[in-house]
Amino acid sequence: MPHCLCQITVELCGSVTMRVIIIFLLSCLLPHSLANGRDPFAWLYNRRSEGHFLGSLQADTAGGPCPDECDCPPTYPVAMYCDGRGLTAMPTIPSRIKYLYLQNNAITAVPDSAFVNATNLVWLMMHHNQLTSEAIGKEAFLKLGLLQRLYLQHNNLTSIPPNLPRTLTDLRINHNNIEKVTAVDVEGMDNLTVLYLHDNAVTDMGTSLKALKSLTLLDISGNKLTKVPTGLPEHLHQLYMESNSIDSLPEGFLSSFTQLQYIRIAHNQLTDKGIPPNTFNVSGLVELDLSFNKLERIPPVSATLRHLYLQANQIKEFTLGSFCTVVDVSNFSKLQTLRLDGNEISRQDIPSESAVCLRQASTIEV
Ligand SMILES: *[C@@H]1O[C@H](CO)[C@@H](O)[C@H](O)[C@H]1NC(C)=O
Ligand SMILES: *[C@@H]1O[C@H](CO)[C@@H](O)[C@H](O)[C@H]1NC(C)=O
Ligand SMILES: *[C@@H]1O[C@H](CO)[C@@H](O)[C@H](O)[C@H]1NC(C)=O
Ligand SMILES: *[C@@H]1O[C@H](CO)[C@@H](O)[C@H](O)[C@H]1NC(C)=O
Ligand SMILES: CC(=O)N[C@H]1CO[C@H](CO)[C@@H](O)[C@@H]1O
Repeated sequence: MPHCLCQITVELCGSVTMRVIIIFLLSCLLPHSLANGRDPFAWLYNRRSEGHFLGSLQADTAGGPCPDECDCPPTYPVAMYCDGRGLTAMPTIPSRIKYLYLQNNAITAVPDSAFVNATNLVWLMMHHNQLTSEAIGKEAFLKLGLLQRLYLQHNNLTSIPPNLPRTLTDLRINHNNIEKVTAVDVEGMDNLTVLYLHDNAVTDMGTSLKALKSLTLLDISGNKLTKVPTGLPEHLHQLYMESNSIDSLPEGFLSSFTQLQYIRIAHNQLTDKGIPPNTFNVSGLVELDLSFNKLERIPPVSATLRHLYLQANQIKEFTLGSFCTVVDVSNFSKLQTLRLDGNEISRQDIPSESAVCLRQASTIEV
């Protein structure tokens, strides 16, 4: 999955060598990541081909002023690299900078004045720092009228910072200590497509995300949700909710989405009773992960589903009707992967007619 790779690689960015590998991965997998049609890593390719990659970035400030503690590559003067340098406070940011890398430091505060001159920022990477919500100025982000990517994951935040730019397309704030998400936090973010909120302490989100009309990927796994948030944005392609305490799904849950392809609800408390009939019999779904729950039956799924994960439940019976209600030349399940291991059935429980219905399955694990 491209987005996973991206996340992993960005977090490894601390090491320069890693960064080079990442760039090649990023550049082939994520062509859209080249903001404004320019590649913010362009200077690295050049340096590398010149054969003195580990040269002295520090000294050359031909591109304009640069704080001592950061690197501003002269061949790409709109980027500033201050990552992994043990910083505890924000550096001064020259106004030309569009791409700012501050990750892997120990920065504790973002005062209101931090970005006053940095109004051209497009990417702001602040993941893996020591930020607390109390130490972020109410107006700190207010002037960043061009910001698209904001990475705040792995900090000590207890809420989404106020007054974030409405221009954001990608907001990552996973691995913090956020308990509540309100509509005001994300109000007007009409272009937000990716929101990572996983591994926080969210118990309730109300209908806070409803207005995010461009959101395609939402990760709220690893929180403290006991039910599916109501009013999730209807254009989601990927919805990840694993490792919460959800025991039931609302009626017609999936019919409100028009483009949902991947849904993961593994490691929750789902029971048969909590799943209304035909919940998963919706076309368009590609992958459904219901592993590590408390299901005793295989829920009926659409014949177009490709991957179904049901391992580690309490399923006692192999019901072929969950996959095919009619079987003939043109009516069969498109399922390729079916995992049923860690349940209360064995291979003998799978009827031989299954071969016709599940003719495309290359992996059936029991
Ligand atoms: C912003 O720019 C002004 C004028 O160049 C300068 O005096 C001030 O120190 C800058 N502030 C920050 C936080 O960079
Ligand atoms: C942030 O959280 C970590 C781990 O919980 C803790 O060790 C650290 O002291 C916290 N830092 C601040 C500034 O609160
Ligand atoms: C969303 O993107 C469009 C097209 O790039 C732009 O015109 C619009 O102003 C953006 N909306 C916000 C809230 O930034
Ligand atoms: C799914 O719904 C369709 C009608 O929309 C129906 O024909 C089919 O039998 C259902 N599949 C299962 C497995 O219940
Ligand atoms: C239940 C089902 O999908 N039935 C289909 C079987 O295939 C014929 C065409 O061959 C369709 O018309 C049915 O809808």
